[in-house]
Amino acid sequence: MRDFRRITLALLSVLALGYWAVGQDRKGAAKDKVRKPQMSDTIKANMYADNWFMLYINGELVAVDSIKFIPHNVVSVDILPSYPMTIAVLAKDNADPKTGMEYANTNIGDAGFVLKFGDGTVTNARWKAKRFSWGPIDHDTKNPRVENLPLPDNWYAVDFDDSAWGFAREYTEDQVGPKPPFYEHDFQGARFIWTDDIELDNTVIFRFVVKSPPDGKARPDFSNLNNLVPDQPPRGGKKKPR
Ligand SMILES: [Ca+2]
Ligand SMILES: [Ca+2]
Repeated sequence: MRDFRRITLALLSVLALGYWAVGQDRKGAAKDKVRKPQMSDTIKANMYADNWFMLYINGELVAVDSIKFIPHNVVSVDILPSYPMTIAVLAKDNADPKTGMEYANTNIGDAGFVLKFGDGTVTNARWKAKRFSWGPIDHDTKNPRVENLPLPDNWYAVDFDDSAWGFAREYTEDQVGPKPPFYEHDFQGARFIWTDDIELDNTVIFRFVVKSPPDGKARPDFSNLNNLVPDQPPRGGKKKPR
């Protein structure tokens, strides 16, 4: 009788262990499945440009500066990050295309760009940079000349080859002189960047790849959201058309 009890107890233990293991397996499977992203999965992207920019992430247009000249504004948007994250920025100083000068051709005028994402991504001299329009050449404002290079196709694409490009140069807050909205947003740790000449280089492109979240936080991969099969058909989907 005692043996029978022992065997029953052992059997029950094995069964309980098995049940627990299957439960753990299910939990794991549920974790692997991509869930619906929520606002808490997004991060804030703050950008400030003297004078204008457009921002692509992983080949998709994400933000356009809503004011092309003055006042100098901060653009702050929510983004859903996925890594590796290829950031590409087209930035322009407000230069006359014929003279390269600002403020109705009265001033050579300077530029600048700074970015910070909520995952800790910041602009600095590790970003790639190349100029595509510059002038007035030799600071000659009496006979102003401008040189232009055509923007390469797919400059914003993930697989665009920027290996031959140089790096951005960092500029201080004093050099750029950002206007008040800059101080009302989080740019801590970010550096103002531009190409080698912050006065004459008027159209530039920056590129940078964020390989993994700088803050080290583990995040679900939402990069393939369009290919998600919903758990259930959308509500009302089974209704017959009237
Ligand atoms: Ca400017
Ligand atoms: Ca300029």
